Amino acid sequence: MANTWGYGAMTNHFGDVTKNAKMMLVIGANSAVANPVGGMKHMLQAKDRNNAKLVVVDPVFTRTAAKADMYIRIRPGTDIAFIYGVLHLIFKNGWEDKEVIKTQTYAVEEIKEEAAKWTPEEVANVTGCTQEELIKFATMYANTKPATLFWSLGITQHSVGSSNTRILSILQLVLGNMGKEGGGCNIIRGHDNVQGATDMNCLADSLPGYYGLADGVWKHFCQGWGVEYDKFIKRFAVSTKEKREKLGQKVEGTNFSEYFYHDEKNPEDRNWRNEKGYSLSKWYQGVLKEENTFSSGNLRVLWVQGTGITSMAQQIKIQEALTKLDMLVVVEPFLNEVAILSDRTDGIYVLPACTQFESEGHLSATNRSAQWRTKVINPIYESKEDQDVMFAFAKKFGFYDEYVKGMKMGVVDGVIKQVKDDFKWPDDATDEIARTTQSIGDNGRTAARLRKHQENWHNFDPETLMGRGPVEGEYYGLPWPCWDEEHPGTPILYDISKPYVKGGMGFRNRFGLVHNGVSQLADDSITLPGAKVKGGYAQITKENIEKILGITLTEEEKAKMGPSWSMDYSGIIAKKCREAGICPYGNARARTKVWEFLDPIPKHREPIHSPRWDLVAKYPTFGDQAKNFRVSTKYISEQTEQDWSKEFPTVMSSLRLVNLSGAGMIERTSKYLSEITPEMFAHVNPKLAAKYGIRDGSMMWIHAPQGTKIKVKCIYSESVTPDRICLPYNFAGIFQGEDLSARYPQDTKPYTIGESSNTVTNYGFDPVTQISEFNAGLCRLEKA
Ligand SMILES: Nc1nc2c(c(=O)[nH]1)N[C@H]1C(S)=C(S)[C@@H](COP(=O)(O)OP(=O)(O)OC[C@H]3O[C@@H](n4cnc5c(=O)[nH]c(N)nc54)[C@H](O)[C@@H]3O)O[C@H]1N2
Ligand SMILES: Nc1nc2c(c(=O)[nH]1)N[C@H]1C(S)=C(S)[C@@H](COP(=O)(O)OP(=O)(O)OC[C@H]3O[C@@H](n4cnc5c(=O)[nH]c(N)nc54)[C@H](O)[C@@H]3O)O[C@H]1N2
Ligand SMILES: [Mo]
Repeated sequence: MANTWGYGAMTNHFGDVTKNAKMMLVIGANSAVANPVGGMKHMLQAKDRNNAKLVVVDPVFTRTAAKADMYIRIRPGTDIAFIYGVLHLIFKNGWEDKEVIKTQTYAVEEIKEEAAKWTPEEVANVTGCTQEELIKFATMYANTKPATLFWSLGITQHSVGSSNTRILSILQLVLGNMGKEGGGCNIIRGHDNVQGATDMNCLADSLPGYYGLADGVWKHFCQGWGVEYDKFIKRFAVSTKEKREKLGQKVEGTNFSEYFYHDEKNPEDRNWRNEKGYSLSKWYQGVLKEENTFSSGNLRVLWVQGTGITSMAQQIKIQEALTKLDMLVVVEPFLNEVAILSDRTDGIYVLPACTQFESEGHLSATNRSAQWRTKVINPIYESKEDQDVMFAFAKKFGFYDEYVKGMKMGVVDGVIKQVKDDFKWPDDATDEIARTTQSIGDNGRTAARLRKHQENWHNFDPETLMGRGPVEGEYYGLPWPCWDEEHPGTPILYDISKPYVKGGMGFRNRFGLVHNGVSQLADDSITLPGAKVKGGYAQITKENIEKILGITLTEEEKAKMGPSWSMDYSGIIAKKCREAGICPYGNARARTKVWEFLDPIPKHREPIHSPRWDLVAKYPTFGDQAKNFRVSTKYISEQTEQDWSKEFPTVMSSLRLVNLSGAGMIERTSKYLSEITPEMFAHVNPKLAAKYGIRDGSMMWIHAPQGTKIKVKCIYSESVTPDRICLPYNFAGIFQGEDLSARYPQDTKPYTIGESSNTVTNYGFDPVTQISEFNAGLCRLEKA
């Protein structure tokens, strides 16, 4: 289990990189440490086998950079400026793929306009790289095909994180590297199954499968779960017992649903189902009134299952919020240090969960391939599998039957209905997911097929993912979209050179047919091989299917068919599209302009706490957000409150360690892994350390703008320049110099404890995702 910090998915896969890439840009990822086997190995193989060039763009000279043909150092938070600099040179020299731009994109002219401003001089001024480096890189990258790029958390963990991800996709689009073997955007995901967790939208702003929050979507899921929509939505009518009593409604018993009320005259009061919830980054604002929350009631219970919490920014606020809660529940194989962070002595429940080795089911890898995982041993001691904890919860609170009903459903003759009295875990859960999350084309990813793939590992080619023998014609793990049970999966997204039956697809038609008078559909020349529909077409709905496919539906088909391709349990839309050789989600233009975002085209904006006060006025951050994910967020008011860099002159970014992961509890309870890094530290350039009289190996304080501090060991390192430091985030158990050892329940203290870097992680969040600005804060060192 994991949370979902990465952003996006790989368009291609690692085998494809090994086999086909000629150029690789690693920007904001340190795969030699974070994914040595899954990721780095393939980059090195591509170097060996294809003579592919590896370029690393990173503020820190990392172990990945040590293997690169070219390393470019930029200041944290300036990737947009850097990529615009590359685009500037691309457009200036006519290196763009004019055909792709003309036939498959929208609003590239606006990107071109913005890029025109980013001359090599300005890029060098803002990012800190040299003009020569920029020109050399742009020339090499634009003229070597296919080129692929990799990013990870160095790109997303910024107040401009979502814009960062967009500008990189735009670069690939403009160069015609999308939908190509050896090209694409390869976003390397973090945890085991973090892709699966994202697909299931373990997030506060969407339902599984990226559907978003809307009544039509709730209806779709209610149908798939076999529950009545009208009854179901009443569960969202949240109010206090008092309010309900005041309305004269009866309150009795301990059944949870008794505490919900439904006020017919006040429907607004219960439309919470379509409101974003709190995000993991900012839940504490739901507890702390002074943090300005817009929810109608304060958060009183925190349920933690599969995330560390000490890995989140603003530890001091989190500590405060933990103290105020009525109850904290931690479902864990280890002792999650959230349980000892505050000094509360009561109201903490630690429920023992078992590990992945004691459970079975499917998960999704970083390239969208599913993997079936077999149980190694049954849960030991009194621990339970995660779903059993949830089942026990549902039973206790009276909604177990509804909770598990989705697993008993099936489609018979085009109609979804309950087909059995009991369910088989985990197969029926996998099949429920396949049935319901049609939006990513999950329909063909059934338990039976995934089990078969596991049994046939030896029959798949690791470089093409193609199967042979019993799995002939299928790609390993049925990477989504896998439109139906006959579909082979999609190893490379947006590949228009393949027919539909081999995983071909254009860009998705998701944002309407026309914008500003311009068609959003692909040009007439963009047709999948063998497709009956020529050129661009809209996403297929019940309304347009006859017209687009040139077919006539029977009355029975019409009666069974759902409203659109992503909400059609009958499978008829998928079947008709298969017959026509087209992809059901449409054939559209990739838009480079997201008109509903604060920045329709990506713009460089200085980090909330910028070391370049001189650039803040020219490249200010966003306006403050009054309400998003139920809370307010400061941007410009925080950025311009003062010149933070005067008092806090040093930039701080995160460092991952091979031997520790996440909040670090798992590895710090291992004697051998702990020994490698026995204490918390930061990498500091000797020149910077000398300024403060801090010796190699001695202790120092790191102070943050919010008034917090941590005491850690100084380790001299030339990997960082004298204007910045980097530090791991995998420790907890010491808080602002105070040792919390006494708070660990007996026998649960890990072998090593230390300060969490997130005590000093600065304030700052992305306006779309609310990811913290882990990688661009400011600090001040002091000899301890
Ligand atoms: N400063 C800074 N902070 C960061 C980052 C950074 O780069 N810098 N990175 C961010 C990122 S990308 C991430 S993903 C997060 C990671 O941080 P966390 O989300 O805290 O990740 P883990 O420490 O892996 O936490 C997983 C928890 O789940 C428990 N667990 C393991 N398996 C199971 C299971 O099967 N069931 C249950 N119920 N529990 C289980 C583990 O014991 C552990 O306590 O940190 C974020 N925080
Ligand atoms: N051993 C180990 N492996 C892990 C993890 C772990 O904790 N330990 N965590 C897992 C998880 S959850 C994740 S999400 C992945 C993360 O995988 P990565 O993102 O590859 O790991 P990071 O070390 O955070 O690498 C981010 C890189 O971005 C750089 N960077 C920082 N700011 C910027 C910037 O503004 N621009 C650019 N271009 N670069 C910048 C940093 O210096 C760093 O080298 O790793 C996974 N793998
Ligand atoms: Mo992550």
